[in-house]
Amino acid sequence: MSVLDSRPALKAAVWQVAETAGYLWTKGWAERNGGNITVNVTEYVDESMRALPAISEAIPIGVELPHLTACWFYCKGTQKRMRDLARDPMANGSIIRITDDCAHYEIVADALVMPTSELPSHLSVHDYLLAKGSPYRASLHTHPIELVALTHSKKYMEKDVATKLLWSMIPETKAFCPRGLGMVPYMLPSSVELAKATIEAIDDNYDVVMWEKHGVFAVDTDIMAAFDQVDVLNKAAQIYISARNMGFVPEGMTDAQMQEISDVFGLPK
Ligand code: 2HA
Ligand code: ZN
Repeated sequence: MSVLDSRPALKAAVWQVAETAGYLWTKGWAERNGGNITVNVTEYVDESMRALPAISEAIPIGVELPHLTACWFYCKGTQKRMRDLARDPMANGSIIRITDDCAHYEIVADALVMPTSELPSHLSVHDYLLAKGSPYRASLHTHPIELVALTHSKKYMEKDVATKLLWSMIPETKAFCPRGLGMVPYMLPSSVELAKATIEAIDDNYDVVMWEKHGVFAVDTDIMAAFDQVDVLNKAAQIYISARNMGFVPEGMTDAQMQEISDVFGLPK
């Protein structure tokens, strides 16, 4: 028995995470237990699910997140592999609810799988998004090879230098990642400082935030949309690297050509 059995919308959301996790593995972005995914699934939780008993104690989040009262999340499990999650999302992740004090969570389904080590930072981002009235419900952390490689150069860590380079490689990049790539300097994985800096970058209007020498953190309406933004950015980085490997520096689209994309697609900013 699974809580997904009689809840097709919840089941679809969780299986979309599984499909995305499979892509992360095949792309080589999810070595071992690398990366995390959390999705706010509150809208798919019905009365009978709300009445279910918890299968864990109330566990402290470590921070108080006032906008998450009565919210439910699907979370990848700590130490679990994306490639395993792709086959069996409820054995490699779990569904949690935030308790009324908005400082603890309980695991409700299906098995006692402890959520990702990055839970406090993921939940802090969800709290921020809800406070802002954002429609975004999914957050993704992964290790895309070429984007991480770019961050080993101080030049590309400067504000919007990588964004402009990546946008100029192929028109789709600006069209489908119109807010560009925010840059956060190296900080310890799972730290409160990294979570804070990530929220500041999202507040600066980026949907995809680069963690120097580590990976990306992306938010969007659902997990596939978050993945798509990272995928188009990494594709642009691959085109840049391919040109460099052919022995030349790619020209890039001109500023006028990129402005035309913004005008025709009605892009933000
Ligand atoms: O959970 O990628 O940064 C594994 C990670 C942490
Ligand atoms: Zn990581």
